[in-house]
Amino acid sequence: MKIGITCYPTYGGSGVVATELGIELAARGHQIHFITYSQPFRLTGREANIFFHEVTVTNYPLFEHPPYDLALATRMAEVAEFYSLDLLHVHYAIPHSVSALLAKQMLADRNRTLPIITTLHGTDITLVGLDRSYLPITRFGIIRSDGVTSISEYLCDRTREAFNVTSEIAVIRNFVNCDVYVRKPELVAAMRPRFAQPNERLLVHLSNFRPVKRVLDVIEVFARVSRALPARLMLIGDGPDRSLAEHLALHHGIQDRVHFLGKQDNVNELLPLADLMLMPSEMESFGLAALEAMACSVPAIATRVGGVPELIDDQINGLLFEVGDVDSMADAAVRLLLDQTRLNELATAARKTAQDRFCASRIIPLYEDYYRRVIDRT
Ligand code: GMT
Repeated sequence: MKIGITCYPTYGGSGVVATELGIELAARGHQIHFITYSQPFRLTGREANIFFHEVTVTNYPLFEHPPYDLALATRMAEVAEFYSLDLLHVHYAIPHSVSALLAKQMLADRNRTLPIITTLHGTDITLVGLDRSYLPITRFGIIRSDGVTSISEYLCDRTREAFNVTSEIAVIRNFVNCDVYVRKPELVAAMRPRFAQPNERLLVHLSNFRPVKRVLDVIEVFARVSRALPARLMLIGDGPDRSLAEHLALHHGIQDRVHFLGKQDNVNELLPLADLMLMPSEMESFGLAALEAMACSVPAIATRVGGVPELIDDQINGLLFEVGDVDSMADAAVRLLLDQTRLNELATAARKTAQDRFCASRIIPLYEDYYRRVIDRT
């Protein structure tokens, strides 16, 4: 198939899923066209079967807000026509589904069909889409798409209830490439000394440092852990709450024990170095960061929110807590980090969950089947 993909290329889990999906589909012989404002950050630009089409927004003194959505729609229509795309798959409803609908109409005027699929990721439904100014257009984008998928059962239910959507929403969960995200002992032995001494435990957090991720809770939990045992924390990612997190680390006097790594390309090499992940989010429609850690045999201490319980079975492959309960999270982390047998049990179960239920090799065929169904009925 020839598939167009649009996403936010530089920021957030939806862009990661879209990019990894494109890479996996290309490896299975499909021709993939990314239509985005910059090259998705997990692409090298050297992958076979992958093409990148930049969306440039022409500015004009009259435009206080340059119309990105229209530039995107135009580019979508151009690429779809030039390369005879079989379908366009957009990630994150706003504004991508609406731009895709415009592109579809532009092509219909030229007697060409362009099926469009929208994948809902989270804040497009739970936060931004619920804003009164965006709700009607988000609903319109969803109900007029030829196919809609959601990354968890939770998000599917939320969408139905918040947007009064009765049409089909296929649940296709987030995935991870279990060959890429895997603990390789030689690599861990070589890289871990950069971040922790042999007698120290290493904790990790990975996010875009938005308030919804509660990075300050990560610091609070780690401050308590490091009072109880020798430990260090790796923070991967960047975003609005980074300075607050740095300030809080200084306040607790643990700044020398915290590695602020910023955005990193080699997340698959960094995650396996850790013993434990912290994901204390206010909301996660799925929790891709935890899945990536679990595939690397790193269990997560996380919050019982949104779609997280669809990934983490409390006490089996990770531990779940209420949002903001940093004391309980810290107590549990300390107990676990002092009990290697229990930690190994959770780590093994975490890896098994990733392999058995969320491996790319299981999930990508679900997308392929869904694409065929949508193409056949459009
Ligand atoms: O929260 C993020 O990391 C960004 C956000 C996005 O839409 O880009 O992530 C959402 O999509 C991810 C990939 O499908 C999910 O794993 C995250 O749980 C979800 N985030 C939220 O729901 C807050």
